[in-house]
Amino acid sequence: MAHLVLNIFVLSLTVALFINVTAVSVELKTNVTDRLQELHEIQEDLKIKSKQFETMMESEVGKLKEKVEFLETKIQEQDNLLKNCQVATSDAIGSLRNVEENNLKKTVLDPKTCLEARTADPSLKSGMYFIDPDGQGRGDDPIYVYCNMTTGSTSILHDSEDSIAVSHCFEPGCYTREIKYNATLRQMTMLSELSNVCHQSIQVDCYDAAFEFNGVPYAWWNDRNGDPRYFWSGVNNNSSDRYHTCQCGLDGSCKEKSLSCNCDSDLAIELSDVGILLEKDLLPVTKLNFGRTIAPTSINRHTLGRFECNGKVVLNGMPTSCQDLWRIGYILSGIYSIKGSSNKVETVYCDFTKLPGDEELQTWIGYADVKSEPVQFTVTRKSSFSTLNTAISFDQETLNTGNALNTSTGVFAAPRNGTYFFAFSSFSESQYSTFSVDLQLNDVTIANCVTSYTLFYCNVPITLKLSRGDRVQVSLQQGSTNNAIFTGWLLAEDIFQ
Ligand SMILES: *[C@@H]1O[C@H](CO)[C@@H](O)[C@H](O)[C@H]1NC(C)=O
Ligand SMILES: *[C@@H]1O[C@H](CO)[C@@H](O)[C@H](O)[C@H]1NC(C)=O
Ligand SMILES: *[C@@H]1O[C@H](CO)[C@@H](O)[C@H](O)[C@H]1NC(C)=O
Ligand SMILES: *[C@@H]1O[C@H](CO)[C@@H](O)[C@H](O)[C@H]1NC(C)=O
Ligand SMILES: *[C@@H]1O[C@H](CO)[C@@H](O)[C@H](O)[C@H]1NC(C)=O
Ligand SMILES: *[C@@H]1O[C@H](CO)[C@@H](O)[C@H](O)[C@H]1NC(C)=O
Ligand SMILES: *[C@@H]1O[C@H](CO)[C@@H](O)[C@H](O)[C@H]1NC(C)=O
Ligand SMILES: [Ca+2]
Repeated sequence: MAHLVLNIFVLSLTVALFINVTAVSVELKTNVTDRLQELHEIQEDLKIKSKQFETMMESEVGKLKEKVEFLETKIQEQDNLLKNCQVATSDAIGSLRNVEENNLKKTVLDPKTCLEARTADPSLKSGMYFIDPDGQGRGDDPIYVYCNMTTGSTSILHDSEDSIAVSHCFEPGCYTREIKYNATLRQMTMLSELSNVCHQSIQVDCYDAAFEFNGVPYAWWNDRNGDPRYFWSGVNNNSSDRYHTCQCGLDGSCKEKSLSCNCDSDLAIELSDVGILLEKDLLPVTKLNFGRTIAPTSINRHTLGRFECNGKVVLNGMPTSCQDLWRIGYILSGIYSIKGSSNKVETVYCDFTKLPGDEELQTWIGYADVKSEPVQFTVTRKSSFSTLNTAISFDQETLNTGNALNTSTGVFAAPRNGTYFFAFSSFSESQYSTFSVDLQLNDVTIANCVTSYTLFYCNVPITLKLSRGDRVQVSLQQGSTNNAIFTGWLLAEDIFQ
C-alpha cells in the first residue's frame, strides 16, 4: 500500500511537476513568443527608422554633394582667376622686360662690341648679348654673341665647335665643311675692324691623314674672302700664298723635325696639331677642307673654336681716313678734316651709311688751308741803300704778322715748314747806273734782277718751299736804291711732319 501510496505520490508529484513544467514551458513559450513579437516589432521599427535615416542621409549626402560641387566650381573659378592673374602679371613683367630691353637697346645696349657694353656698364655679367658691330639702325641686324665680361671679349658661336670626324676620301679637299656662324660675314668683319685682336683656335687630331704629302696640300681652310690658307697657327707672315705651318713648326717641336706640322707625318700613330689663328684680317675660318683620309684606319677630327675678338683698335696718331673716324666711333655722315698723306690737313666727306671696305665711304674734297699761325709781311725802304753784297734792310713796316722778317736786317727766317711766296720790287736811285739785286735762300742766289735804266722796276716774285729756319733775303749787287718794297706770306703750311 505504501508502495502504491508512494507510487501515487510520486506519480502525482511527477504529474504535478509535469503540469508545473508544462505550465512553465507554456509561459516560457508565450514569453518567448511575446519577446519575439516585441523583437520583431523593434526590428520592424528599426527597419523603418533606418529607412527613414537612410533617406534622410541620402538627402543629406545629396545636399553635401551639391555643396561640394558648388565649392568645387568656386575653387575652379578662383583657380582660373588666379591663373589669369598670373598670366597677366607675367605678361606685364614680360612687357616690362621688353620695355627695359628696348630702352637698353636704345641707350646703353645694342653696343658694337662686348667691350663697349662692358665699358658702358661694368656690372654686366658674362653671357649671351645682342651687339651690332656695323652700327645700330643700319646694315645688318644685331647678332647674338657670347660676352666674356671679365676680359670684354666677343665670341661668335658656330655649328662646328665640337670635335667632328672627317669622312674617308682621297682627293685634296674632298672633305669640306662650311662653318655656319650665327652672324653675317659683314658683322664679323666689322667686329674685327673694331677690335685690336681676333683669334680662333683649331685642333686637328690625325692618324694617317696628312695635311701635306710629297708637296701636295690635302688640307686647308678658307679665309673670310674664301681664299685657301695652309697655316694652322699664328699669323700669315710669309708672302707665299702657300705658307704652310702648324704651332709645332713655329716652336720647332714637331714629331718629325723636318716637317712643320705633326699631321704632315706619315707615322702610324695618333697625332695632333693645336694652334691659334691670329690673322685678324683673314678670320674667321669659313670652310675646313681635308683629304687623304681614304684608309679605313685613318682618323681625322677637327675642333674649331669660336671667333673671338677683344680690345679696341688702336689708331696710331690722328685719323687719316673716314675708316679711322668710323673706328673711333663717328657715325654721323658729314665733312671732316683728316691727316692727309701730303702732310697737310685734308677735307673729306664721310658717308657713314657705307662701311669700311666700301669705296663710297670716303670722298676727297680738297686740302684744308690750315696754318698754325699766319706769316705775312710788307716792308718798304725810302732812304738810300748802297752797301753791296748785303741784305737790303727796311725802314718802314706796314705789316709783319708773325715777325718772321727782321726789318732792321732785312732777313726773313721761316718759322715753320711750308710753302712761302715772296715779291721784291725796287728801282735804281741813280739815273744812269746799273742796278742789280739777288734773292738768296740761305746765302745762295736763286733769283736775280738787273736793270740799267732808272725808270725800270726790278721785280722778283717767287714761291719757295722752306724748312723751318731757312733764311731768305734780297742782297744788293750793284748800284743803289732809295725805293724798295718787300712782301711775303706763308701760302701753305706743312702741318704734319
Ligand atoms: C514570463 O513573463 C512574466 C512577465 O512578463 C514573468 O513574470 C515570468 O517570470 C516569465 N516566465 C518565464 C518562465 O520566464
Ligand atoms: C642666333 O642668333 C639669333 C639672333 O640673331 C638668336 O635668336 C639665336 O638664339 C642664336 N642662336 C644661338 C645658337 O645662339
Ligand atoms: C673669360 O676669359 C678668360 C680668359 O680667356 C677665361 O679665363 C675665363 O674663364 C672667361 N670667363 C668666362 C665667364 O667665360
Ligand atoms: C713670323 O712671325 C713670327 C712671330 O711674329 C716671327 O718670329 C717670324 O720670324 C716671322 N716669320 C717671317 C718669315 O716673317
Ligand atoms: C714661306 O712659306 C713657304 C711655304 O710654306 C716656305 O717654303 C718658305 O720657306 C717660307 N718663307 C719664309 C721666309 O719663311
Ligand atoms: C734783328 O736782328 C738783329 C741782329 O741779329 C737783332 O739784334 C734783333 O734783335 C733782331 N730783331 C728782331 C725783332 O728779332
Ligand atoms: C721740316 O722739313 C725738314 C725737311 O724738309 C724736316 O727734316 C723737318 O723734320 C721738318 N719739320 C720741322 C718741324 O722742321
Ligand atoms: Ca646693324
